[in-house]
Amino acid sequence: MTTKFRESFKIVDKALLRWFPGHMGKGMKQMQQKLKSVDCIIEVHDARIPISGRNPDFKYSISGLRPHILVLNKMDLADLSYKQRIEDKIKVNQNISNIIYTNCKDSLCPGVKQVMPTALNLIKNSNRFNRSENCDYRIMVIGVPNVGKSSLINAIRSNILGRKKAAPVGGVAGITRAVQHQIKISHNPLVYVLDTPGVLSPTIINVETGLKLAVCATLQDHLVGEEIIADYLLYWFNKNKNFDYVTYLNCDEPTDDIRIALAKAAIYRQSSIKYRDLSGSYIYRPDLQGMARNFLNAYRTGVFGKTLLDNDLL
Ligand SMILES: Nc1nc2c(ncn2[C@@H]2O[C@H](COP(=O)(O)OP(=O)(O)OP(=O)(O)O)[C@@H](O)[C@H]2O)c(=O)[nH]1
Ligand SMILES: [Mg+2]
Repeated sequence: MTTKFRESFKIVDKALLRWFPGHMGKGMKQMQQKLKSVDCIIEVHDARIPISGRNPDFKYSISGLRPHILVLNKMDLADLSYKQRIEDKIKVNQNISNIIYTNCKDSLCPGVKQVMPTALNLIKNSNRFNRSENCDYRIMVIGVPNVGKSSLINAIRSNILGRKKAAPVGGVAGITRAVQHQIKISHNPLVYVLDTPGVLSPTIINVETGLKLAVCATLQDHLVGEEIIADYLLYWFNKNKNFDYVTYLNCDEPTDDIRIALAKAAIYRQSSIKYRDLSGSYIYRPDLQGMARNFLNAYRTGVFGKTLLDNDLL
C-alpha cells in the first residue's frame, strides 16, 4: 500500500462553515428564563465525542450550582474501550462525576434506568435554592442538537410510566425548536422534565471540533456541506487505519481523495446527475453529493463499527 495520508485536516474556506442557526440563541434565552423552576440539569451529549463539542455556555448560563448529570448517549455507536480515561478526564477538567452511558434505542438499557434514581438522589442532597417548599421535582434536559435529548425523555417515561413517546424525535438536528411544556415522567415522587432545543456554541473556534459535531449530525449537513463532512470522515478513518470504507465505497485501495472515492462509489452504483450542456444535449456526472450523504448515513448507523472521534484528545 503506497498511499500517503494527510497529517492534518485543512479547510480551504472557513467562511463555508456556518454553525449557528438563529433559533438557537432564542432557545438559550428560553432555557435561562425557566431556570428558576429547575432542580437538576441533565446534559446529553454524543458518546462518540465525549470531550469535544459540548456547549461551554451551558456551564456558565444554565447549570451553575445545580446538580448536573452528563449523559453520554448513542453508546451503541461509540468505542467504549476508552471509558475510564474519558471519565477521568471529564472529572479532572470539568468536575463532573455523574456520567451515565445510554442507548436510548434500547428500552432495557441499564444506563437509561440509572438516570432518574441518580437525579433524585442529587436533588435530595442539594439545597434546591428557592424551591425547597415544592413537592414536585423539575429536571431540564439540555445539550447540542440531535444527541438524543427527546429520546432520553421518552425512554425514561416509557420505563417508569409505560407511556408512549411524548417528545418528538427525528434524525436531523433541530427537531425540538423551543423549550417544551413540562412532561410528567413519574407520579411518585412527582417529577416533570423540560425538553429543550439543541444549542451549539456560537463560537466553535476549532474547525476540527466543528467537523466532529457535523459528522455526528449535530447540525444539518447542508450548513457545512456533505462533501466537506465526508472528507473529514475519510481523513479520520485513514488516520485511525480504519479501512472498512474501501469496500463500502468500491475503491481499489485506501485513498485520501474524497472526490475520487465518492466518484468510484457513485459510478459503481450508477448514481448520477443529469445536466444539459451548452449544445442542449444531456450529460451525466457521478452524484458526489448523494454519495457523500450515503457515506455519512452509513457511518451514523454504525456500518463502519464503533468509533471514538475524540481519541486524539485522550
Ligand atoms: N444509534 C442511536 N441513535 C439514537 C440514540 N438516541 C437517539 N437516537 C437517534 O438520534 C436522533 C436524534 O434524536 P432526538 O431525541 O430527536 O435528539 P434531540 O437531542 O432531541 O434533537 P433536537 O431536538 O433536534 O436537538 C433520532 O434519529 C434518534 O432516533 C441512541 O442511543 N443510539
Ligand atoms: Mg429534541
